Amino acid sequence: MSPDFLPLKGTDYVELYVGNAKQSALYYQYAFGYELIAYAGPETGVKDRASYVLKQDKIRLVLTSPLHPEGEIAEHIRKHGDGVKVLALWVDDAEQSWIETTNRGAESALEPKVLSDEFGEVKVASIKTYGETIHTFVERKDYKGIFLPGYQPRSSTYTAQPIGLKYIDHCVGNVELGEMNRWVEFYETVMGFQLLITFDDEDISTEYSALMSKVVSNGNGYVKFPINEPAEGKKKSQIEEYLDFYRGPGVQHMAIATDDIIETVTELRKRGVEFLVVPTSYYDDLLDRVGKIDEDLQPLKDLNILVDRDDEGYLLQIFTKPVQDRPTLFFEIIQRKGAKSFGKGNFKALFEAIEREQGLRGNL
Ligand code: TYF
Ligand code: FE
Repeated sequence: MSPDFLPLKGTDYVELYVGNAKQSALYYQYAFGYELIAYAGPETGVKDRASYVLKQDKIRLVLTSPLHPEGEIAEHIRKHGDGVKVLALWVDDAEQSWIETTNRGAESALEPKVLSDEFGEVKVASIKTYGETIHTFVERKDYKGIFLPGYQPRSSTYTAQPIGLKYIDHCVGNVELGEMNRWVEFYETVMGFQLLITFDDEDISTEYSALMSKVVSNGNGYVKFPINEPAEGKKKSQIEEYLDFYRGPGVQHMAIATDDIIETVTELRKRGVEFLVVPTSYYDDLLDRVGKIDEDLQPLKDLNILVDRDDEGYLLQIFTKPVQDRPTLFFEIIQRKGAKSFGKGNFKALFEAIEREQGLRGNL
């Protein structure tokens, strides 16, 4: 096998463009238990935006709002609402990553550039992916600052209470009908990813909505990107609803790993985070379907946590409702106990739950 031309050390950060970063930052601190660690804005010499950096274990979220109606960020928010702009990837060589990917056909979003301050240097470069989403390659060398040059340490008077979120397990993109394979090929050809799993409409069509999904992964498996496209169904696909409201392709969900999903979801619910609900009948034959599991059934049922098994083990997962008024971005909480799959056995119950919400919104 030829050596990996794009070695990735993991996800570096995820940046969302949001309407009110100051308030969103408190939502992610309070509800999801992230800690505010850094800030960039007028007080730090950045005149056109405010960015809040939140951290929990290996996860870094950046929330950015524009300070004026002009410009790319305001335009992004006007069109898409709150959503993910940057899926940043941690690399050893940002320039080489940019050269390798643009040589293979990626469109540049930012040419390699050195950011520096008194704490050292970080090299960044970006390429475009689906919709207006971009990948930024981040080369940190031995940067000693809090996040990136230009950001200052910032804490909150509210002390975050972490809920056991560990790392980003996967980030899912929704693309237009007929475009899934093109984006799978993009990740294969341009980024050297491999196709991991295919879900066709047999696997996942429900009475109404249908979708197709393929999962691509980088060489070491640290970065996994499922790509969904709508499929013809009796009624409007959940993916179409997303595309209508996001006004194009974008990140549909981020799955965040925990080591104790019962504890994590108990806390999230206490703090007001809303989750999709499957009928209690889902639990009637759960243990027949998935076999023996370490957890008691009752708390899983009380919290509406889903379980699925594959050849290598099992996984527990649950999905939030969309985290903004547009039915676009949501989060998955996942605990893997050996399973490397994505919960195919839950698709029917999950998609029916999504469709009930879609129906309530009048979008079926
Ligand atoms: O990432 C996945 O593949 C699972 C299942 O609209 C899934 O989380 C797939 C599509 C979707 C919601 C969840
Ligand atoms: Fe997922």
